Amino acid sequence: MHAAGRRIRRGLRLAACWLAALLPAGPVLAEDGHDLWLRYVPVQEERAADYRARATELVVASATPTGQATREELVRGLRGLLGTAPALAARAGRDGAVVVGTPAGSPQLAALAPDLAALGEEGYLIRSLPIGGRKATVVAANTDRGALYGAFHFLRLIQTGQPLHALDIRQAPKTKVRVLNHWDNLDRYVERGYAGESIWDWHRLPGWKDPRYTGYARANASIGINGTVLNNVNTSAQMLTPMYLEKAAALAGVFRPYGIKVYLSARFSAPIEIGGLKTADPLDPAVRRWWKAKADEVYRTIPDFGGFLVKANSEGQPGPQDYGRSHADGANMLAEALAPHGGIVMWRAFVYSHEEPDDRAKQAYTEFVPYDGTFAPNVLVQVKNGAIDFQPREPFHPLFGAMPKTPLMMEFQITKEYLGFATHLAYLAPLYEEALRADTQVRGPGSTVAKVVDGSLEGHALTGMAGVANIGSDRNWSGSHFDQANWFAFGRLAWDPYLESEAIAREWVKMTFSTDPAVVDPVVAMMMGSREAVVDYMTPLGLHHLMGRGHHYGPAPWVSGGPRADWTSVYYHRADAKGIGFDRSATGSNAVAQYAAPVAAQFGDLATVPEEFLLWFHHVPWDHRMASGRTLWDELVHRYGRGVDYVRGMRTTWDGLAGKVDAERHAQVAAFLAIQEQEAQWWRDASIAYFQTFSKRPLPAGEAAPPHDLAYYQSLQFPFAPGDGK
Ligand code: GCV
Repeated sequence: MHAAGRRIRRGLRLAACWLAALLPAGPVLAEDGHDLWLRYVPVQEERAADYRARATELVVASATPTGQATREELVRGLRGLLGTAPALAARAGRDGAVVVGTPAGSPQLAALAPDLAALGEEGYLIRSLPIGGRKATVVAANTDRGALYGAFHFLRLIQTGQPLHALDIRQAPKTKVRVLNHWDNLDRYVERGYAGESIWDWHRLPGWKDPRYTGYARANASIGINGTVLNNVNTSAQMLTPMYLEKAAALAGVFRPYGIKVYLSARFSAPIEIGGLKTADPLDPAVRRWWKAKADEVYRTIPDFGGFLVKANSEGQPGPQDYGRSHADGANMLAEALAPHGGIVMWRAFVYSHEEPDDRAKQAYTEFVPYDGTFAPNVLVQVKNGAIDFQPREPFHPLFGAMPKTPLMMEFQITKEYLGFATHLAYLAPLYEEALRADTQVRGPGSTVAKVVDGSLEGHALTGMAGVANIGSDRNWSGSHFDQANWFAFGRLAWDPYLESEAIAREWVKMTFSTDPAVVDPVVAMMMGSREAVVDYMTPLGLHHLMGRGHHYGPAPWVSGGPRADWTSVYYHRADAKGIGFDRSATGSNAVAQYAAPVAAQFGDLATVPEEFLLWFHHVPWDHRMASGRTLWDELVHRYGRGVDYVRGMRTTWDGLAGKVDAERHAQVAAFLAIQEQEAQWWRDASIAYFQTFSKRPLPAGEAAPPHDLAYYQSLQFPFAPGDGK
């Protein structure tokens, strides 16, 4: 090489060094979040060489579509993570083989005689086991589906920087039905959806199967979700017509290799609307025949159809009570039609009557407990985590533990209808964890909601968990990067309701952003307090249901009047000159009596009720002395401000991560946090301005007065806020 060439080379090297010194360390590629937690970017760990040595060869001993999907995922994942794809082989032959499959499909696995007896249809084991004297990793299961879950777990180990040399993992899901509930309408509008339109392009289905459907299936399978209810619980009967069943069948075909079954919301009055009958009375023989024929037709179209989800006699939806029949009559009619095909009914307990003047928090219990033991064996009663409606904080639903003869399924909301839509950063796993760990005490201490849900408390085999999806057509699926964590956490907790929210957050951050502890630690810390911050700036100390009417956007504690009292804010906070809060103790609605005696005693007594539920259960004087030594009024003001401060803190933390997180995602999160701070401040100011009209007390020293008067906050209108029910 002559001198000029050498000079140019040296110059380029120098420029590269300069650039490297100027550019921040860590991932700097533009990313839009579309890859979710399945990013498969090159491993930064010092372990990379070891990982490569332990994934030289890949054996997926299955030719089924599920086996094919497993192979593709492992190739994609390992290539991305390790920079080189493993050699594909029919049997392990070299050092560092990864062997995935079932003993039935692989003589090599059969020869190892892995103990799979307790792992069921979906469990798997991952073990470091030599094959023919060479080091290997075995991912074995009883079914291809189990092997697929094991493959995702194996990839997760690498994504999160775990050692691979001495693996001995055994996993089986603790609940059976792990489903997303899409509140998606057939016109692609998503009720309470903040991530664009529905991802189901109904108009072009079944002809056009958007590649996104495969991405959706991969993401769900990676966290163990095994079912999806495609349409809104407020559904049109059209969903059950042949045209739409064909469309659903096309989706089922995409999801099948990933172990995901399709379920549909069924409109109770469908026999009238699309069946030409005069009634939908569940005891009418013609109606029963119609549903049987419909179930037969559904199974002809979708042979592995999962079953029906039903919202009946709730918020104006039709149901068996329209004919003087019970929820059990309705559910059992559908169960009978599905049973020959192995289908199930998920019958929702989210009911509150139009006529009933009783405390809304009591109504589901009142309507369902008398029917305990009368539901068919293939019915799950689906219960929201709390008795009102997915508020930032609710005590656990009193139905958990109160229907021992009926399998109860948990319903969580992943979409954040009441926690700042997709804009606010609120990690929901602590909310889910709190509900699952709540102790119903129905069979003594330790009778947790998780044990009700996983069936272990009463010995139920049919178990499940549903999450109201936050997925839409937005490029990042969930409307914001951090809302992906809530989808992820839901899946992980449905698989194992005993997981810890912090451990889930740690996994997710490593898979989604970076394994660098300088990113992981602050981001996890930020996430862990984020839901509590929302509670603080929206509904502290047990307050609830104070949001804007209809669209549920922003603070509106002044909402009153309208078609029904229990759709207003004043119904719930009951603020007056004396104090604030809903008296649900024995002196009030006595909703506490729906809990087991020790819980009822704890919640029912002002001296023992946890402060986070204080105003849920009690009407409390403004000068009531709190644990902090402050009066209730001062504490309320303090909590509102604390929530806003937390958001400010998140902004500072996030700003400090510039350069450690790719610029595109960093910028969007930063912008959303800025909006969140403004909205948190708005919640605080509007709430204080309103409640001060009752407390008539000054703000504690150091607390800033709201910048506007109450009339200003009350004048704000948001006719086009997204997600409203329609
Ligand atoms: C699908 C709340 C929501 C409604 C939702 C309902 C339900 O009331 O605001 O949009 O309807 O819950 O869970 O059925």
